[in-house]
Amino acid sequence: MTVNGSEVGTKRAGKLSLISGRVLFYSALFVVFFVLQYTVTTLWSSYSSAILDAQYSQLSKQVLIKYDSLTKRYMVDGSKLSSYTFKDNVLQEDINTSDYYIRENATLLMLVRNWELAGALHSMRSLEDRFNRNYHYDWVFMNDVPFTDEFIEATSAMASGNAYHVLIPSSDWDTPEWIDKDLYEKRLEVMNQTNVLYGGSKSYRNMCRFNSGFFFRQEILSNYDYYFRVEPEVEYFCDFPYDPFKVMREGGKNNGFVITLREYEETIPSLWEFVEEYIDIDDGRDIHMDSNSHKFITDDDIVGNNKAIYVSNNAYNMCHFWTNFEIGDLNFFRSDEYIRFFEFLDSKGGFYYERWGDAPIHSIAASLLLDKDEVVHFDELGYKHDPYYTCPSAYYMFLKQRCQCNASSETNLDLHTLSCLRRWWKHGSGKNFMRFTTS
Ligand SMILES: Nc1nc2c(ncn2[C@@H]2O[C@H](COP(=O)(O)OP(=O)(O)OP(=O)(O)O)[C@@H](O)[C@H]2O)c(=O)[nH]1
Ligand SMILES: *[C@@H]1O[C@H](CO)[C@@H](O)[C@H](O)[C@H]1NC(C)=O
Ligand SMILES: *[C@@H]1O[C@H](CO)[C@@H](O)[C@H](O)[C@H]1NC(C)=O
Ligand SMILES: *[C@@H]1O[C@H](CO)[C@@H](O)[C@H](O)[C@H]1NC(C)=O
Ligand SMILES: *[C@@H]1O[C@H](CO)[C@@H](O)[C@H](O)[C@H]1NC(C)=O
Ligand SMILES: [Mg+2]
Repeated sequence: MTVNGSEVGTKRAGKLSLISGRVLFYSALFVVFFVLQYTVTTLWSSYSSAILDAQYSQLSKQVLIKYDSLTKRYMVDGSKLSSYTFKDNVLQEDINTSDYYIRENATLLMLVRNWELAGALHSMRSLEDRFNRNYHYDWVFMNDVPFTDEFIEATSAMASGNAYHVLIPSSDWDTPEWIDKDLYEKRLEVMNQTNVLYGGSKSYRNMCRFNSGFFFRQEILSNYDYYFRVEPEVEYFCDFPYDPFKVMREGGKNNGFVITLREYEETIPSLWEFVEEYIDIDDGRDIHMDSNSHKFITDDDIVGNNKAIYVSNNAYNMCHFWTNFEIGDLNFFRSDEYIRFFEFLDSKGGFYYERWGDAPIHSIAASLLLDKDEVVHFDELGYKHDPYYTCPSAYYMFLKQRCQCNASSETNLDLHTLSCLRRWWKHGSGKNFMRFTTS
């Protein structure tokens, strides 16, 4: 039994070791199988996901290309400039013709000299074709000398609305008596010698002062609430997608612009000092720093990829709205707030001893006296006054408005470092994303 038992035991042990060997073998096989399967599965899945990735990225590239070709065609690398400042659906909106051609209480306005007739007609033709032929707004022409018959005939014929021609009283145009004549002549000579643009011109100075403080006081303008300033030899590149006067009234806007850029500092060396003096005197009466857009004219940080920092000698960054295109509420200019501001600055003599332009005067007034939402950037209106222009860069808009301009050329000022448009997006109304993404 013992032998047997031991035999049995040995046999059993042998059987056992055979079993455990098999178990080991199968387990090993199993493990190998699973490892292999796992490896194969992993390899396969990473292979197939790589294929999928490739497919997806191929697809998204296609989408991107398609998207790009639709939205960014003709655009300069890196600058996505568009689109609506105050209306989200300009291009989708069907025009409701029943109220489309209803006029606002407004006029087109041109200060012009007789010899500029050809340029005046050129500007009129462009604005009539792109906008006014549907509305027939009045045209008001102003001059410091009487208009010639030829000028009156030709502009009246070109206007689709009524044309009025008015003579500016010399008291609103000429250099006031209290300007120190000797000092004036000396300054003129210096500015002419240092090649300041229009530095030696007296008539240019009268024009700038008139456009700053007197145009809106001309009797004929008391018939209107809004004006649209037009200059000779300008061009409107696109059909207007709306009546800008209506945008002004409905949105409670006082001032509208299309181009904003830096002023030549040598024309306004002491202007900002006086503005600061005025801010102190005002002491919060008319100027509300919490709601106006004063940062637009004082902030000089880098904005976007606008790297060229303009260094000025004071806190004014020289940004202004280009007033050769300007749509404004006459009631703002006629207000005590504006007149006080203008008269304070006028009393300093800088329109003559320096060469203050109406653009920085209007723009500083708008940035200080108005709420930032009372100024509007008309993003959709292509416009040229040499040497710069603006052209809508959203491709659909470009097509739908039948624009004739090149949005991606260097002369499109919006792409230029001289432009203050990004600064306006940051500190003014509209383009909210700029305000939220830049500190
Ligand atoms: N009646 C009259 N109009 C003037 C006089 N000087 C300028 N203007 C007008 O005032 C506006 C601005 O003058 P511009 O000569 O165009 O000045 P600018 O736009 O700064 O400069 P450029 O257009 O580049 O010459 C234009 O509408 C001119 O026709 C003037 O002495 N008399
Ligand atoms: C079009 O405008 C008129 C006048 O404002 C209005 O009565 C009408 O309902 C408008 N029609 C449509 C389709 O919006
Ligand atoms: C300005 O200077 C030039 C010479 O540099 C001279 O020909 C011109 O008459 C001057 N113009 C004025 C308005 O003084
Ligand atoms: C247009 O505006 C002027 C100035 O505010 C006002 O006197 C006139 O009554 C207005 N005309 C109309 C038709 O509303
Ligand atoms: C627009 O200007 C850009 C840059 O100068 C130029 O490359 C492009 O060909 C122009 N496009 C057209 C349609 O003229
Ligand atoms: Mg001009």
